[in-house]
Amino acid sequence: MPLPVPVLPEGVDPAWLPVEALRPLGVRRTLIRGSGPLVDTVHGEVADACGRFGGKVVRGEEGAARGAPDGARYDLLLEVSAAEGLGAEGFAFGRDGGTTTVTASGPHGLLYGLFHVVRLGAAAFAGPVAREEHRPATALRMLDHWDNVSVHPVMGQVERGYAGGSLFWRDGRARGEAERVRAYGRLLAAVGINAVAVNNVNVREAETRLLTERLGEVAGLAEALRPYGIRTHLSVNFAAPMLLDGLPTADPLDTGVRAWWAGAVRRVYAAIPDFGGFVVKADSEGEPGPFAYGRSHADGANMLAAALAPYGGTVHWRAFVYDHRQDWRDRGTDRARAAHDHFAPLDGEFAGNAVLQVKHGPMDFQVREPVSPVLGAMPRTRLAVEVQATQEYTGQQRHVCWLGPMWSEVLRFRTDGAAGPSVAESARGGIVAVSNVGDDPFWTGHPLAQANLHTFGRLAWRPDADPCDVLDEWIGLTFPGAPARLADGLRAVLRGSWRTYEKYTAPLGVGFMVQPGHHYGPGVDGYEYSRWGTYHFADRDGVGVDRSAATGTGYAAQYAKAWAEVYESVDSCPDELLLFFHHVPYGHVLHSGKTVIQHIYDTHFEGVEEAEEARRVWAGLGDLVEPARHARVAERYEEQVRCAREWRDQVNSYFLRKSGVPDGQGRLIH
Ligand code: BDP
Repeated sequence: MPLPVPVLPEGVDPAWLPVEALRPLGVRRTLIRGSGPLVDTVHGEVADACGRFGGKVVRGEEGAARGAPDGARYDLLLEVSAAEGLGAEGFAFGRDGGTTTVTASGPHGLLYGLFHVVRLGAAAFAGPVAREEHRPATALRMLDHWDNVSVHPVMGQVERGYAGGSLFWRDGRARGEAERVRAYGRLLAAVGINAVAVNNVNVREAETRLLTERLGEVAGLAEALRPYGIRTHLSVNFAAPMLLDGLPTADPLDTGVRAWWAGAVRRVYAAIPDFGGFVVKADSEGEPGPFAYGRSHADGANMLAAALAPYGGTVHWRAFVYDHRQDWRDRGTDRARAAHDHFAPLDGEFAGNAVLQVKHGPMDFQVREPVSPVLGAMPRTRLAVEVQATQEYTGQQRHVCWLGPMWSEVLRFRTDGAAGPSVAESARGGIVAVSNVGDDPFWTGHPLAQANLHTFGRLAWRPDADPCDVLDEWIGLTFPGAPARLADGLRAVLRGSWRTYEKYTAPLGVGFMVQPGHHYGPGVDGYEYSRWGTYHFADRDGVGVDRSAATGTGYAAQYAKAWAEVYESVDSCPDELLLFFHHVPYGHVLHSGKTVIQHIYDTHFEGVEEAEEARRVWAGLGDLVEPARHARVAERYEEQVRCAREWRDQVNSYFLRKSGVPDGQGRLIH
């Protein structure tokens, strides 16, 4: 019996997953071979898409005859064949003799194969296509929701969430809207995502209880996500045994603590047999962790890994560990160094089912950071790379900032220099994004931020894909049949939007300069005299952080030789990262030929002009975009342009006053 295809609440954008798109293609006869719940899902999808105009779906067990009894051909053949060596999630696609065929070794692959057909649309049913094999680059493609169960007085329902409330929780309890969660699972599966962590990494009182007495609420979410091959993960508090059951310690080597976790995990798997595992933020920004007991992070992670191992679960241990109480008068410690300092010496000590989850840059999701040196320093550890789709520091979904090019650069970066593995190849533990989705009718708070979610999923599947091709794919699926003017307009406003954002915000990799707390809008000195370790060191002579080994914090030496040399020297350091690695005088001449100060002035003027131009382009698309979507984006552009001007004016005035160097083009008045 095919499962029903999820029904979206009224007004919710179906986003880019119109399996219904198969309907107008006239797929009249489909054969599905295989069994199990995911094959039922595929069956339900196809039956719903094709059934309403009289198309017929025939279901057979694996190995059943391929030919139709009446001798007529099938338009579409979707089959599981264990004999194929395509891995759990891979599939083969081809077209021959008028039949489009998807063959998978397992049901997950069949689901992804179906969505492949849907993405191709009419092209999947035209001409012969020689067999192609598709497999995900990594087995774990995950979204971490920073969703709070109870509304946090400062962070709200979703920490750093800019898409309304949580899809999962409202006012302290599960929303219980299974159909919507199921629809979300469908949306994620359509872009290849297969794991979701359903609560915030900062695990507070109510969230801690999800592990025990509130487990049923998590099981409800897992049930709704399961039909689309999504495994559910939970963020847990390292001190849970103390908080929940009054144990005197959370020491990872204490037998009582280990027994407590083993019992907790046993109960989780009794309720959720395909549970994915835990996400842990420990010894970070006030969260408890193994340091309190003089234990290493490998001790902490391995304790949880041991509890999860009998059930096939994984612990995702975050490498975001740093001292957030630095004294600004004695800024000897460099926050950028922290993850490498803490974790690189532990390479080889983590259990096989422990994944070290590393933010893509050494600081915190800034618009421009170098790739974290941890990603090249731990070959004997399963690493996952974490990016941030929610755009905390990149416009909070009020600004258009398509992050595809940034993520692509990170995933392709070769940590050893030209040879050696790419970050994507090193990230054997998976590719993870902090989710940008909430209960907003558009899923993401900015309708064009859907492109980030789509791009994340597709790059996690295939990290070497050209992000611009992925963007085009999203455009084609989200605006089916878009006339050239619309597609061109969307490309124009999205493709360069990350660089535009970079131009009007913190320059040359220096980072931060945001308003403290909420992190939106300019605050050039916002964090300069606080304890968070995020400084730009601007004075009357120059700006930037000396992270060289020769005279600075030594961070540059955390890279493999090839990169350490590039970053160590002012001459070879790439312009866009110059102020991340070096403190230079304002008159320093960049490779571009401009001085640093003139670069700052010019890019800030250009960035605003580009934002204004994007707003103009979008305004001109009003006749081609559905009104609600057009209006929402237009409204966000008003804010983007206002905020970009504010950034320009504050950053330029600040540097004009600090440096006393006039703008070469005479636009700024001292
Ligand atoms: C920072 C966020 C904070 C998160 C933290 C993390 O500001 O809300 O808790 O990252 O990743 O970017 O744990």
